[in-house]
Amino acid sequence: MEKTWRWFGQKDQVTLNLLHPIGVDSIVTSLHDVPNGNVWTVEDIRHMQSYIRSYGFDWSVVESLPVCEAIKYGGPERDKLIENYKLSLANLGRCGIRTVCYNFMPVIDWIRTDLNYPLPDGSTSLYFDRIRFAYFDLKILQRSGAEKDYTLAEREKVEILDKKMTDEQKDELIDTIIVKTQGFVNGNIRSGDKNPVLLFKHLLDLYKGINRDKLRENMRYFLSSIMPVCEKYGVNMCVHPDDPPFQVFGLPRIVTDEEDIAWILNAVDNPHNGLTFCAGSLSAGEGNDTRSLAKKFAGRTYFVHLRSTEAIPGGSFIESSHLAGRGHIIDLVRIFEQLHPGLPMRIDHGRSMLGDGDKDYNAGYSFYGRMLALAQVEGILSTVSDEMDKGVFFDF
Ligand code: DNO
Repeated sequence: MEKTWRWFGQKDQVTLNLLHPIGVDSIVTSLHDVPNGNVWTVEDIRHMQSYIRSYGFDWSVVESLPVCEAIKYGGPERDKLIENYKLSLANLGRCGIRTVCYNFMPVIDWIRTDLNYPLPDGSTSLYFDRIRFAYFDLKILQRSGAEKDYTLAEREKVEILDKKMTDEQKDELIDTIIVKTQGFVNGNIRSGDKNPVLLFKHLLDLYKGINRDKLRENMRYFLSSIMPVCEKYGVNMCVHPDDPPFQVFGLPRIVTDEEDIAWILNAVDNPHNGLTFCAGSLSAGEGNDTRSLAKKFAGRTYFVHLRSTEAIPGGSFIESSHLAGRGHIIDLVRIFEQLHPGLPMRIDHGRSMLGDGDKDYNAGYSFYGRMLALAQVEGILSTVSDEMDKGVFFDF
């Protein structure tokens, strides 16, 4: 596998000069300063590419080229936005960048309720707590109809929590769920925005009447429209699974499990319509077995995120060590190296440790924590390569 690293541009405190000695081969990034929906020009792409090259790396994967909400809910401006998207893809192809990660999650990208969940060894991890999430939905957002998404027992726990939550803790929860995890990935809500909860409610309103089937149709429309450009320039689109892979806030989520992924790949059955295999997102789905998913979809996977989670009874989960949990990363490396060798892979998220927490890194994107995970994965890669050299193959 090609060991890539997600780097957030020149504002990222993890600078490119740090990445050679820790084993990074190439870079994953985006044009973070270009507003969503605008065309990525050849000039801007080349500028970023030469900066990365000046440190001896290639820009291997785009993560992400965001899909605007109007494309997802099918607003009147969607055709114009899809035209812009096609121009950006063509320009990327002209510059030789041919792997593009995106997602089709309405309104909100990845969701956690605690960004610094303490572990016994002094490091911290990312956590999704179902009750704290329900608290946000029921008590802060006060979304109409939200009650029916939670059991009576869950609602009772929310009431107990409500008696303890301070205003400061409420603000922290808002910041975690809809600001800190979102601003750097989709730009819907950014740090410093006044009244993020109100903004979030307006965004949810855009999806009134958009059910699962409608969202699927809008995805099919988007993918069918862009495929000719992908074919012409050899660009592979890789959809990122929904994180977590279940319905939230009454919004449909359509990239959650085997059935969903198969639907997407068949709905637009073109080799350029592919998958980002995010082991962390998929492993948080109770019914998902990452190994059988990898085996089934390896051929249409063009980018891999290695990360793992541990399910906690009651619908919560924690991001675990890259060597543990339901991600089964050791087996995933075996499967991908056998079925689709050489894919770009990045360490997705890391624990926060050894002073990472004092830095202003984007949530989940620590330096030391990710470096440790990369070292663990390098060990796995070497072991698997050694097994293959010796003719040891596993039958999954
Ligand atoms: C979170 C990321 C996601 C991912 C996008 C891709 O850490 O894995 O935000 O980048 O969903 O479009």
